[in-house]
This record gives sequence, C-alpha cells and structure tokens, in this order.
Amino acid sequence: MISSFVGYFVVGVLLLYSGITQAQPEMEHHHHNDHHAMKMDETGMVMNENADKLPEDCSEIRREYQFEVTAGTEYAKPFPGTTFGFSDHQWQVEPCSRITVTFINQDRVRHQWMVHGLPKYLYDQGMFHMEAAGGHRQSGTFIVPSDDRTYLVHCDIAQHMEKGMKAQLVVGRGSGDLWSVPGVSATFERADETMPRWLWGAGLFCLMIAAGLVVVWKARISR
Ligand SMILES: [Cu+2]
Repeated sequence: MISSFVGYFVVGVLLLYSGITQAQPEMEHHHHNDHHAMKMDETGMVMNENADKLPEDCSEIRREYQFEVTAGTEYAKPFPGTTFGFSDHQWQVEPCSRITVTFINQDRVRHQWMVHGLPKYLYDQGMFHMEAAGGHRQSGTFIVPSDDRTYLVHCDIAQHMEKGMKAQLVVGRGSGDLWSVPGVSATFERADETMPRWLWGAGLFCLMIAAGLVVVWKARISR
C-alpha cells in the first residue's frame, strides 16, 4: 500500500517536472561585443548593416525591397496569448535581394528587429539587428544570399519573442515555416497550451497527495 503510494508520488513528481521543463522557453544567448558596422544613439541602434557587399553566391542584386515594420502592443490584439507584435510577421523576398527595413516602435519599451542565420562572413554572428527606443524609429539595409531559406526574425529582449515578437523572412521558396509565428504557423496557442500542461502536472500532484491522505486515513480507521 505504502509502496504503491510512493510509486504514484514519484510518477506525479516526474510528470510535474516534465511539465515544467517543457514550459521553459528556449533561450538564445548573444554576445554583442563587436562594435564594427554599428550605429548607435539614444534612439536605438543598427548593427551589421550591409548595403553593398554581395553574398558570394550572388552575382548581382536581384531586387530591392523597402519594408516598414511597426512594433507595438496593438499588433498583439489579433493573437490571444501575445502581448507584443509586429505589424507583419512574415516578409517574402527574392534571393539576392537588398532589403531596407524601417522599424517603427509605437510602444514605450524598446523593441528589436533581428534577423538570424545570415552568412557570418558578411554579418557578425550571422545577424542583422535593429533596436528602436520607445517612440523612435530606425532604418537599416542588408542583402540576403541566393538560397531558399526561412530566416528567424525576432525581438531579443527578454520574453518579447515568447510574447509574440517572432516573425520570418522567407527568401525564395523558403525552408519551411518556423514554429509559432503569429498569423503564420498558427500555433500561437503555445502560451495557452503550456498553462494546462503546468496545471495538469500540478493537479496530478495534488491528486497524489489526496490519494495518499485517503490511504493514511483508511489505514487509521482499520486500526
Ligand atoms: Cu520587443
């Protein structure tokens, strides 16, 4: 009787633990210690801007794009479970394009528009990065390589990506949608989804305690 209770208890703890570990957002750490190709002032910064160096697989600039991206809490409204958002969560471009993004921050807190996975010989740490202080805008240009690829775009400020600031830049046919991009991969129930998983583990844990108490109570009665 006691050993089966211990068994349930261990299973309960394991389930609760797995619920907790799965609820942990994946974190990426970046070290911004390189100061070349960086513009910075009180309105924000632009890092690794590249308007003229061609990726080695491109013979010419195939197309020019100008995007205006607005960041703010109002763009989170269509997506339950999010707090922040971009005015668009997906941009489609041709390979070897030159892209100029004007990033407008409507919130009071600072926000970023950061692309990952670009060639490291052109972009330090493979990223192009803009940050706009609250109420400010930044503008920057970069050139994408020739391969079909989907690049992660996000705001790297703690918890902002998890709260909705995740997007994708699709070059050519792309390489598949990224996970939980609001309005794109339509699985932003993630915030809602992790809650029940937590509650489920916690609920089970309570149930185990209750079962244990019943066992102890019954044992006392039969004494
Ligand atoms: Cu942000």
